[in-house]
Amino acid sequence: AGTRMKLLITGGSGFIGSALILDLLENSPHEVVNIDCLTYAVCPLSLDAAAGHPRYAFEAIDIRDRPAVARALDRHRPDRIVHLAAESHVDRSIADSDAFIQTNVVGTHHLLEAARDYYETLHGAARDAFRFHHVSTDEVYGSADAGGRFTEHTPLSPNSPYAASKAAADDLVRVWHGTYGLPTLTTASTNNYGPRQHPEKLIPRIIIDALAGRPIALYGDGRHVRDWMHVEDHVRALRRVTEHGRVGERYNIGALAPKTNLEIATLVCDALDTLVPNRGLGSYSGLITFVADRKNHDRRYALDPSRIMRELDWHPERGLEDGIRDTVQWYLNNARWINDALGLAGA
Ligand code: NAD
Ligand code: TDX
Repeated sequence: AGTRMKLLITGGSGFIGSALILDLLENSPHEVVNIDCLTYAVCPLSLDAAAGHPRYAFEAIDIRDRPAVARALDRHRPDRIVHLAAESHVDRSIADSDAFIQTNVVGTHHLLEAARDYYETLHGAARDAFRFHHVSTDEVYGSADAGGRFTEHTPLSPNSPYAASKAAADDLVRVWHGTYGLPTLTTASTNNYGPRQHPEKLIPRIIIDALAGRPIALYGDGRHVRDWMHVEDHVRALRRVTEHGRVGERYNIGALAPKTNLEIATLVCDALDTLVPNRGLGSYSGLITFVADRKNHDRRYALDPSRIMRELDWHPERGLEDGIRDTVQWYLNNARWINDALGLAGA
């Protein structure tokens, strides 16, 4: 880990990618090249702190453009590819799946093919060192039974267009290792939360709606369970796997902090009640309402992280209550980021 590497990160301008890049620039010797086409999901302010850093470079590249991806690999000659670029929102995928198939499936295929060509040009130590790290999600396994947790051997059984596109990408990566010998690593993590997450996702949406006095809309009965992980814990896991993971392996990154959506909404409202008292109108939790369910909504996600804990000495460190309070505080301090992410004037 002490040796300096060049990491080419796809989707580095998004929620998890920006957290990874800021961490690498601050806490590692590595060089970072970010290739991202800056979709609607990106707030340009997210990487303000990285701009101009001597170990950081950005290129506006769409992974749906295969020649552009190949040229970027030739030009930058990375030691690692860390692939995060994706369309990431389940509700959008249900409304219109096209971009999900194009970016998550076809874009991943382009990247694998470009990586295979690039890998062929490597020799000796550079060839031994090269890795392709694919970043995936717990959603590829589908819904978990009460009490059960998915391991790396659980068959993929996705239930949304988004999850199906990620599962297809996971399979492509596995096959490019098995068939062509590309040295791949795959990680699947549970739901992330933290600073710079797009307002379309549950926790930022609760914060922003509550502050605006709008209803906090929970789908169905609000009893769907997610295993919430602070993005900092995920970023530490990604670094462990990128640097030390075993080639060809899959690692599940679980937080071991399962909560229903109603429990999450209540925790966020408790944090808001303390930080921004609601002028005698009572708790923000009074805004919680139940609305029509998401189609084919997975009831419960849960991963078994024993492998990464045992082999790579990683474990989740951030407590949920504390992490949610910090996240609420971050959104309170970053109104400009929120307006910008929402595309509002005056950003
Ligand atoms: P995000 O939507 O915030 O960021 C995605 C990034 O990818 C954006 O910067 C976007 O501009 C970029 N991108 C999209 N299409 C692109 C294309 N065609 N070419 C180049 N760049 C493109 O998502 P996120 O939450 O940061 O998720 C990052 C990765 O982690 C995704 O692969 C997602 O599936 C996975 N993941 C996310 C979570 C979570 O809870 N957020 C959990 C597990 C896994
Ligand atoms: O307004 C809402 N109301 C609501 O009840 C929203 C936006 C969500 N929900 C529910 C749906 C889910 O049960 O909250 C839960 C979390 O929803 P999302 O934030 O949309 O996340 P999820 O569908 O679980 O997927 C997330 O975790 C896995 C990320 O968006 C994915 O990119 C990641 O792969």
